[in-house]
Amino acid sequence: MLLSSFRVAVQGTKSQRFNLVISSKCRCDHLRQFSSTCRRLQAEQVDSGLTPTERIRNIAIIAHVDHGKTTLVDQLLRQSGTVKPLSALEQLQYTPTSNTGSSAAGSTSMTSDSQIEDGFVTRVMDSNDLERERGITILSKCTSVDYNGNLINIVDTPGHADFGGEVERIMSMVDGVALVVDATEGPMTQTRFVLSKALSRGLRPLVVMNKADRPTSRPQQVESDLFDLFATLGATDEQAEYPLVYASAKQGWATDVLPQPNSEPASTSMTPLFNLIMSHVPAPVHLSRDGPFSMLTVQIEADPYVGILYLGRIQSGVLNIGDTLWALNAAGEKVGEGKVKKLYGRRGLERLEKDSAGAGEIVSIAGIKCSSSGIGVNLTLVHPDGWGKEGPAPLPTTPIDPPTISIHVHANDSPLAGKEGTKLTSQLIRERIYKEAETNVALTVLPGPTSESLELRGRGVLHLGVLLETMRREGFELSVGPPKAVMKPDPDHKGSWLEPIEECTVFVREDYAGTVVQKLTMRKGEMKSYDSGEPEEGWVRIVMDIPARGLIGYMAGEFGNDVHGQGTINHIFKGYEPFKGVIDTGRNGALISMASGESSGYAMAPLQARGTLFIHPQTQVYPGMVIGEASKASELYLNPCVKKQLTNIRAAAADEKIVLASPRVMTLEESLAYMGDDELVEITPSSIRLRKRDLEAARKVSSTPTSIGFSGQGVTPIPIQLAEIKLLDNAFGDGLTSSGIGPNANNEYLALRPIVNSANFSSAASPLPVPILALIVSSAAIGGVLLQASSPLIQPY
Ligand SMILES: Nc1nc2c(ncn2[C@@H]2O[C@H](COP(=O)(O)OP(=O)(O)OP(=O)(O)O)[C@@H](O)[C@H]2O)c(=O)[nH]1
Ligand SMILES: [Mg+2]
Repeated sequence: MLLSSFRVAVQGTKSQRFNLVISSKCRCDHLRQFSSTCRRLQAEQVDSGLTPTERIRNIAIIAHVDHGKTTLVDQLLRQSGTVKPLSALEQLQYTPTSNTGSSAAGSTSMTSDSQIEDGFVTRVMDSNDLERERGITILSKCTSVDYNGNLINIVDTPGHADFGGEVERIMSMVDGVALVVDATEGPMTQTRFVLSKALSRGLRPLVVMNKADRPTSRPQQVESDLFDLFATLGATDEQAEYPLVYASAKQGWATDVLPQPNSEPASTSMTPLFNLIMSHVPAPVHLSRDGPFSMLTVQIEADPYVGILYLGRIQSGVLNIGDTLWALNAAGEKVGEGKVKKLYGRRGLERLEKDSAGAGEIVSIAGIKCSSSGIGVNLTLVHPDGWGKEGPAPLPTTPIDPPTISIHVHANDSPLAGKEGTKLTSQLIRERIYKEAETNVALTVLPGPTSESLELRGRGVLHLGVLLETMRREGFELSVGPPKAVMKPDPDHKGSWLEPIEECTVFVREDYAGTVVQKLTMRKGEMKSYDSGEPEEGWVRIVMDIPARGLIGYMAGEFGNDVHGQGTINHIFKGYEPFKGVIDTGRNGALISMASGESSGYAMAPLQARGTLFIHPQTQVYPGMVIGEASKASELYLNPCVKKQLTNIRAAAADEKIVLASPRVMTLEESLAYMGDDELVEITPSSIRLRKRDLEAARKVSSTPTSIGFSGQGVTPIPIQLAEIKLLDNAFGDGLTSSGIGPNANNEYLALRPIVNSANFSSAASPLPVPILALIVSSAAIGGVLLQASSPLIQPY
């Protein structure tokens, strides 16, 4: 089962951070500051050697996105004394992260989430640059705390469904899971997904009903929903008898007593949760330390000093520094070998160097060299001796749900290629992507339609977008095609196709529910349920089945606008069903640049009447670059670069101030979701541009006379093709002077130029007769010709 989710801001939540940017220098400064803070926070490092198995607990924290997993881990680190508070001076020196999005332009802003609380850095496990900027966990991370002489290894997992592959894999190295559920929202789509994975692995979850401090929490209802969920997912009797604590990760308490409204919680610390972990999660005593060593690699990490580190839980035996290990792939073939150079456990946020480790411990191992095809996760590391005649066998690996979204990637070939990035060639892109596929298990890489391109398949637009964003920060330039659902041929009906269907759950204020249902129905969605009063009065929960391709464009942006930021939308992969037919997303035509150069406010001001612009003034454009969305279905080629001509002729009217609305600047994921079939997104370290796939066609258009309607002196703009315009005889009467170039009284046209030999045109110096009907854009070089006349003179056919 595969699912995906997307979050939209619900007043002041961290999701708002998606659209913001920060300069790369600022990011680096922050990172440096953050890692030095982490170093200061480290617990005293002790080489403890072998940890007795009965003192070990390995637990993963799993939940739906935003339900508070990382905040919960913060509290466990603090209250176990593993992480110490910052001193007053350190707090002053701490550089907070600006929360940014992936867009190339925009403003920088802080969210309301403070990054230091009570002297502690919040969400310390979200240490990766993108994670702190976006406020979400992307990579699972392991930490360890010492609790009364016991070692609790805790794995914080991502809640966003696009990174569900991470969670599935991580569960293979833990003996228990803490299922975190928001006490207001209750179980959500990803709760169901992660819980189903945990149950199918035979794990016995404990439940943390988090955010119980919120006045909107409804613990009894959520408890009953949870019980139903366990039953629906086929939990065994043992699994269904799960222990539950109510908690506030934010305030740092957990209790098994149902909190009463407006009263103090029954506990002021996380001790009940610590005790529950110790009593409920089994120690890995079933793993024997007597046999030969074996371990399944779950994550790899590159260290500049010791090379590749393989992380996993030791399945059997004991490992010592200097031991020789083999690496086996899933088929049992030997793909690597090496002597253990370094062996690390974890303590808080730091690695703890060890001489030896035994079954049940979670460790990172350095020193194994694999053939280039062998590096990766899901390898079995074994000590070659002691396996009997058959030799060492690979450990079973977890099959990961298949990807459902695919995109094509190739080197950037736009006219601006190579100006902003340093890694430009197909070869470099290919190497980087194949390297990523070694660790990013949910990512599949296939050859693309041309020898230069690759097809990437992933779990959602965010999953693929994070990889592209990371690459762009590393200096890559890329061209990316539109995301498509991965279709399968229908085995029962030759020539027909099956497509991925998602079950989509929407929480939204009642007032906006109609719009959402209408939009989803337009995208071939089918209503499954509609419940009022969920999760609270005035809200509704809507469940619909919808093709994955229908959701791609809707989730990134349009949904947020439709619900005015007050709603969430999640989806979970349901299965493959027969193709539902063509979906009309209702996107309007593109406004396309026909010129090359720098956009100017002067040229852009009148173009605003044509639709919504995506660019700021002083943006480099080229013929074929999409600079906006038209207000009608048809595409328009425009020239956003014309500069105001300076003239020594005094204008009759003073120039008016140019007023430009803020452009719609899209993040990387929004651009991917928005783009049309004949478009590409051009990604460079400093820009994200939308362009036409076929630039040649755009160049041809730019040299062919076309026209656009023109707003002038109170006339509503009318798009007119040049071929449709008939110039009447004797069109231009007295009072019109010869051709000239210059603005009209409203600064609204680009140029004046005769287009018919016999015709005379007005220059800026002359008072312009009204109304102006059309701006004829005749060539990229000049930018435009104004047909200036009153209505009898120019008539559309
Ligand atoms: N009121 C309240 N807010 C909380 C609590 N726990 C977490 N939060 C807030 O919920 C938001 C999400 O918290 P995170 O810890 O990042 O959630 P997460 O589950 O790790 O999110 P992902 O890793 O992105 O899935 C943050 O703004 C937290 O401050 C809580 O107990 N009470
Ligand atoms: Mg998190």
